[in-house]
Amino acid sequence: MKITRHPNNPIVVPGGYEWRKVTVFNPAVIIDNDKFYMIERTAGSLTPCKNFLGLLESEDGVNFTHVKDEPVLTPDELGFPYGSVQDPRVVKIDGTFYMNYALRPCAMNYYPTNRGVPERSFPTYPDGWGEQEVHWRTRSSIAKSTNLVNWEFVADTTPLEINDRDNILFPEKINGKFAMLRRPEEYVGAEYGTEKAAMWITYSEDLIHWEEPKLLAKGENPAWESRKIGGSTPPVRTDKGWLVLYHGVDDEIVYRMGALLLDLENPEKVIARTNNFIMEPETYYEKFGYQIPNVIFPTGNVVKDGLLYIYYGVTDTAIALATVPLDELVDYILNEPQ
Ligand code: BMA
Repeated sequence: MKITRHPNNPIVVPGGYEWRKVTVFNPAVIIDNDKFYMIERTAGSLTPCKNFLGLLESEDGVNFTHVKDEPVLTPDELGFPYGSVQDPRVVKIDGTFYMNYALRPCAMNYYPTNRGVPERSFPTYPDGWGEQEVHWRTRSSIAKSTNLVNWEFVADTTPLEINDRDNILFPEKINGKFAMLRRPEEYVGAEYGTEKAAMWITYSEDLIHWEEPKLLAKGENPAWESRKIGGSTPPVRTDKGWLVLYHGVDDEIVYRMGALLLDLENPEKVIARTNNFIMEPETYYEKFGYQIPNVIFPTGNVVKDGLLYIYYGVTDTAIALATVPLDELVDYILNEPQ
């Protein structure tokens, strides 16, 4: 499968403002009125690694400039002055932008070792913050906006006692309901039907009350999915089904990308899935970085003139772009060579 990395990669790098001095990664991207908008996850420090969300715009999807010199969403605004807001995904439904984001009530310190996940420690915060275990867990939530600049909290979409991220809304309602992917870390074991963290799907009438999730896909290929899998980008409607890019992690903590096609009317039904990954860390900027080596982590995708633009975080350090003709990718998923 030929997925083309942009020659300007990484297209968005840290620097400039204090709140994005150290890292920028895992962005949401959407096209609105012919313009590309990106919401970047940023940090001005690794100790603690407090993440903010910044907004950028672009005419061509490659050259991005900031819309504001301040973040558009901070943990402080969400009521978590010591927290970290992470991994946005944005869709637009009936004229409103909805953003899934992950949040840790308390930000951790990270010490990169250049092998696998960074070592970490837990800072001491005032006022009882950090005293409860739940303060260090990742929850997932939805915010909404009419202009991508001002965001309003809508709801938490996951129980706060578990670690749940990669919550991703479908870009339209299905059979009258909102639909969303989840990746609950603790839903593992015989009773859950999966031994490793996996992708689940859930529905809601109002974005606030979510149905019991159903298992959608779990790691199948130990060569690259042995540790866990999770959703990556908001589903893209194609005439063959919903295209969903997802990530797989192996025991060496290498993050790779695969793809699913889900039934348009019943997205619990997997029509086709790549057995092998379709992209893996290859270039220098995908293998080496400030935070964690060997990570490509797609979080945004848009279609323009038949081309799928895939935006992905690299090594939790910068943002890269790769493109592929949408019909070629769908055809590949349906007819993957054995
Ligand atoms: C995942 C998430 C992502 C991150 C990736 C690699 O579990 O935390 O935000 O990019 O790990 O560190």
